[in-house]
Formats: sequence, structure tokens, C-alpha cells
Amino acid sequence: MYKFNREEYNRRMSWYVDARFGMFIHWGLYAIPARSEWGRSYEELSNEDYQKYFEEFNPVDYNPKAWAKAAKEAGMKYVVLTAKHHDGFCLFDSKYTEYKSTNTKLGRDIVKDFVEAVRVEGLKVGLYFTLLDWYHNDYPSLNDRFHPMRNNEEYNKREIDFDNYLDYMHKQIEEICTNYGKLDLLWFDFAYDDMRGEVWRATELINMVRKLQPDVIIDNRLEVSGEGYGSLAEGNPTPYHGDFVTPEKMIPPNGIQDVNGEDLIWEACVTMNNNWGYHATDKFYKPADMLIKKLVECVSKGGNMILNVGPDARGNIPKEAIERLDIIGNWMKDNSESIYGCGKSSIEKPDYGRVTQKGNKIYFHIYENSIGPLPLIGIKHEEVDLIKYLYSGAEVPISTSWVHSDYPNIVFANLGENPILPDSIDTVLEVTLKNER
Ligand code: H79
Repeated sequence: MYKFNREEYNRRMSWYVDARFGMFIHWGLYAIPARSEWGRSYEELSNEDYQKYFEEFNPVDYNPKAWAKAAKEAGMKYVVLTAKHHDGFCLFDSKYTEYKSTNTKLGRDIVKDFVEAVRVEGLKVGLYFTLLDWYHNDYPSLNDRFHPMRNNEEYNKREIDFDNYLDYMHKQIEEICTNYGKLDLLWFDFAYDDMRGEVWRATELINMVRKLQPDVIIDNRLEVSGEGYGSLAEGNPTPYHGDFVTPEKMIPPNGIQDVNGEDLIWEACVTMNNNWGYHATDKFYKPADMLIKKLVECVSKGGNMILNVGPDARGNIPKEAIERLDIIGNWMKDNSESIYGCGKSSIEKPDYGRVTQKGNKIYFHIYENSIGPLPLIGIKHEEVDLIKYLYSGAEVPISTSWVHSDYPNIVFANLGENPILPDSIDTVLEVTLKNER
């Protein structure tokens, strides 16, 4: 039986908190219709309607090594793939269904190739698995808000055996926890309405998972978290409380705290355009500089960011996404020290950017040019050991100009006479303090 233990928790979470940046990959049959991973639900498609995508699935360019490389090059430390999304199609060789990638033209166990490729790059590996299943006959459609067949009276009349569905789901999760080596992370999606907690036999499920994968990190979506986040520090959290909180397509304004105001570990999951799965006409890609700033924002608020890509039906990450990953990777090559292992700072957010911190290193992320030397508000002269540009290691002197003498309590970093920031996206200054604070 799994029981929460603070020390064990801290140990298990440490790589994850240091990592700060991961890649989400949403891939499945829905890459063919290319109208969102929710397309089956929006368009109320039956299993038969959807079958042609199963018959068609043949991603000739599928190359998980290329995905893993792209993640690594972008500076990401972990990668999470959808082993199964709500449409019920399995990207792994489950012995409990025929609805799986090994039975398509591709004929491969996608999860198996994927976990190997990610490990080769030295990255942590995770799998996404949804609690929902619109393909399985015993998953409720009557009075369900999301099921594709929710408005089909005939279909809704069938007898269902929900426990049989739960057995199936549990056994599949047992498979992914048994057949693919050590998993670093499991990302369950998602409890809703009355479908929450023990309805999924959540305690039994987590006990099994923790037994098979003692170090795995698990998200918090077996339960609906509308009433505030229960405390881990005290009391007796349920086994399925979750190791991290999962704000979706949003960044919490002040990080995330439990009901007692204690900071919790969290990860913002973020799409590059508007959809998770490949979408043919969704070209609303966020600019690379924005994505970099959002990563910095997450870290400055004590969280992670997992950025999504949705490979197309041939298996390629869209070129718009690759372009962005390249720019992010270039920035990370210069500046990742201000991300990995960093978190909230004791310094307040300055008007020109953000601040991250790791021990006695304070990282000022500068988004705006200043007129003359830049005020590093919140630190004192006598505390400073050295200020430098993170990208080059060059020292940034403290201004001694007479114009700053009226501000004896503010350190002005002298970036030059008429400073133009060397990195127009985010120039990082590393301030080393004599003592941690
Ligand atoms: O896998 C991705 C989403 O498909 C999944 N979580 C991420 C990681 C997700 N499934 N459900 N939800 C998120 C929450 C449900 C949101 C809904 Fe809607 C609002 C369902 C219907 C309205 C979002 C907007 C999905 C469809 C329209």
C-alpha cells in the first residue's frame, strides 16, 4: 500500500523540479483528420466513422529518434507521449485490444520505440494515458458531456459494464508500467463531473502503479481539484493526490499553493498553436520569443513548463514547431543555467523582465532596453560578488556615474553607454551574491 512520505517525495521529485522544461507529444489517429484530438467528440463520430483513420494510419516518416533529438536540442529534459488519448487508440502493443498501432500498416509498438529513443538522448521519459475511452463499449455515453455518441439514442440504450471497462483500463496501465522499463513520469487525464477519484478505483490503481514503478512521478488528474489543493505536508493525502498540479493552457498568477498556503510543485502544459493533436489549419503558433518568456515566467513562479508538439500523419513534427524549437534551443544554449534548478526569487519582478534564482545566483531576465545602466532593484552593493552576462561570462560593472549617486540603495548594472541588449528576446544577467538569501 502506498503511503505518502515527505522525504521519499522530495527525492522522487528532485530531477523533475530541476528539469523545468519538457516536451509533450500528442499523436494518434487524429493526426489524419487533423481537426484536433477532440474531433471525434466535436463531430460525434461513431467507431465506424472513425475506423477509416485506423485503416489509413501509416506514418512513413515516424522516427522517434528525431523527436527525442528535437527535444534535447531545445533544452528540454523530459518527454511525454500519449500512449492512449480519449479516442481509445493505443500506441502500444496491448494484449487486451486489437485497436493498437501494431495492427496498423505501421505495425510497430510506438511506445516501445519512443521510450528507447528518449532514453538514448539521456532524457527522462513519460507516458500520457487517459481515463476516458470513447472506443470501448463499456465506457458510458449516456449523460456524458464528452462522449461522441452522447446524442445517439440507440447507442445509449446498450447495457454497459463499467467495472469491465475499469478492469481493462487498469490492465492496460499495468502493461505500460511493466513492458517498457523504468518510466519517469505518468500523466493521467482526466477526472470530471462525477467521474473522479474512487469511481476510477483510483487507490487500487495507484497502489499498483507505485508497486510496479516505485519512483514514477504522477500528475493530479485522477481527482477534480476544484476545491483547492489538499496539503501534502500534513494530514493524510489520498494515494492518488498526485505529485504535481497541472494547469492547462494557463500559467498560475502566483504559482500554486495548497489550502495552507504552502507552495506545491506544478507544471503548466502549453500548446504551441491552439490544439494538442496535429491540426491542419490551426496556424496560430505562438512566437518563439513568447514561448521563451513563458518558460521563464513558469520558472520565476516556481513551476515547470511542458510544451506540446503534435506530429502529423506522416510522423513529422510540423515545421512551424521545429522552427520554434530551434530558436528556443539557441536561447537555452546560452541561458539554461537560469532555468535548470532555478525557481522563485526573493527579488520582486522588475518592470523590464523577470527574475529566477538558484541559491546565491540571481538571474535577471531583461526584455527591454534601458536608458543607460539598468537598476537591479532589490539587491544591495555590499551583497554583490559579481555581475555578468550569462551568455558570455563577461563582467557587467556596477555604475559609478554621478547620475546614480542619488540612488545609493540601488545597484545599477552598467551595460554600456547606449546599451542595446545583446539578446533581443531575453538577455540574462547573473548576479552572484556573497551569501545566499
Ligand atoms: O490532451 C490534452 C487535451 O486533449 C486534454 N488535456 C490535454 C493535455 C483535455 N481533455 N480534456 N480536457 C483537457 C478538459 C476538457 C475540456 C473541455 Fe473542451 C472543454 C472539453 C469540452 C469543452 C477543450 C475545449 C476540449 C474541447 C473543447
